[in-house]
Amino acid sequence: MMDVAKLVAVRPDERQIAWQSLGFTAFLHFGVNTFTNREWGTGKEDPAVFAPTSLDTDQWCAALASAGITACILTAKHHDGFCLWNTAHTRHSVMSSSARTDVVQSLSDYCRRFGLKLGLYLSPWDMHEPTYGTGKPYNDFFCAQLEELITRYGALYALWFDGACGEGENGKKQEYDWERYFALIRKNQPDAVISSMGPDVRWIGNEAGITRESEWSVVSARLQDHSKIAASSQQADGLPPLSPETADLGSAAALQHEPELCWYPAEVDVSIRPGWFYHPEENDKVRTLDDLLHIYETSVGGNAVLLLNVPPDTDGRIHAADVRRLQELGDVIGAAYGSNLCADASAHDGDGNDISYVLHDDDTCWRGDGEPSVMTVTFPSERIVQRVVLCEQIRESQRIEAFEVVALTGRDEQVVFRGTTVGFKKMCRFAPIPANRITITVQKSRQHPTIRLVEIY
Ligand code: FUL
Repeated sequence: MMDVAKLVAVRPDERQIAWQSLGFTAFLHFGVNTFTNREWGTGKEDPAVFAPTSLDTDQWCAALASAGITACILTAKHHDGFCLWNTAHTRHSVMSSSARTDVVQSLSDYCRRFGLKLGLYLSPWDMHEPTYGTGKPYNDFFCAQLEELITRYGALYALWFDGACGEGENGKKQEYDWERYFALIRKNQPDAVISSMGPDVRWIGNEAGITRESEWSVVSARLQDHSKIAASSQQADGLPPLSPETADLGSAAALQHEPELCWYPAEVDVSIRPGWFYHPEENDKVRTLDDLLHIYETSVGGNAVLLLNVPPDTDGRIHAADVRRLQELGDVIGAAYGSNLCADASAHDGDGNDISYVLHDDDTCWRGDGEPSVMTVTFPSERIVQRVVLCEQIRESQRIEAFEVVALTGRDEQVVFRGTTVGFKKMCRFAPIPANRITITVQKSRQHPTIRLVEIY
C-alpha cells in the first residue's frame, strides 16, 4: 500500500497557489481564423484578412469582469503563425494588417485597468514560419518571439502551450526545446505558471468542461511528460471525456506503484460556444446559463481552475450574445455565493472547542484528529441552506478522501451531501433545507484532514 506520508509530503509552490486562487479565468481565441471562419488556419493567410471593424479590448475586459472572471489568456499566436503583437521576427502579424495595432499591448493595458491578470497562449506549432521543422533555427525563432512576449507586457500570470500539431505523416517534424522555453520563462516571469504542456498546471484531459468526481492535485510525475500530453491533445475536436485509465489519477491505489509524485493541479479549458474561434453561425449556440453554472460549480468548485473561452468576433468585440450570457452568469454566481450565512455563526470541533476561525478566509486552518473528524457550524437562528463550500489548506497538501455534510433541522438530521475529494475548493450543492446547524464529517483522509474555510449559502 502507498505510504501516506509520501502523499502528503507533496505540496504546491507559491505560483501554483496564486494561480489556483484565480478560480474563474477566460481564454480569448482571436486571429486570422476569426475572419476566415476556421478553427485551424493554413499558415498561408494574407495578413489583410485580419480586419476587425471596431477592435475594442476594453469591451472584452468589461464583459469578462461582469462574469466575475479574474484573468484571461489571449492567443498571441495560434497554429497558423499569425502574430497579434508587433513582433520583430516575422512580418506575418497585425502590423501587416489594416488594424496595425499591437493587440497584446492593448489588452494588457485594459487588463491592468480592470484588475484582470493577463496570460498568453503561444502555439509551438507554426504553419507559416519557414524555419519550422529545422530544429534549432526554429527554436531560436520561437524563443525570440517568446522573449518579446515575456519582457514587453508587464507581469504575466500564465504561459499556455498546447500539444496540438496536425502536420500528419509527411508533415514537418519539429523537436521542441521545452527545457529552453521553460528556462526563459522562469528567468523573465518567475511568478507565471506554465500550463498544459508545462510543469505547473495540468490539462484536465478533455475540452467538454468535465471535471472528475475525485480531482487530485497530487498525481504521478509521469503526467508532466510532454509527449503524452501532446498525444492526447492531437485531435482538433471531439475530444473524448474521460477514459477508465484517465478517470482516476490520484487515489492512493492508483499511485501505489508510482516512483515519483508531483503537485499538478487541474485546469478545465472549455468554450462558451462549440468552436474555440468565433463563427457567426454559432451565435445561437452559446452555452446555456444552467450549463455554464454547472461547469463553474464542478470546476472552480471541484478543485480545478476554469478557463472559459470567449472568442472575440469579426468586429473585434465580444458578441452581444456572449456579453449577455457572461453578465447573467455573473449575476447568478453573485446571487448564489454573494451572502455567506456564516457571518454570525460559530464553529466547533468534535470536542466542543471553538474553531470559528474556519469561517474566515485566511491562512489559518482546522486540523481534524482522526477518522472520522467532525466539525459543526451553528447558526443563532434557523436558515434555509443550499450550498456548502469547503476549502482545504493546500499548503499542507490535499488530504480529504471522503466527507459528508449533515443538516440539523429542529431535531432531525439529514445527510444533504456526500463527497470524495475537496482540495482547494469544493462547492456542495443540494436541495434547499431549513437548518440550525451543519455538521461536516471527514470520514477518510490522508493522515489528519485540514479545513481552511467553510462558507454556507
Ligand atoms: C488545442 C488547439 O488545437 C485548439 O485550436 C485550441 O487552441 C485549444 C485550446 O487547444 O490544442
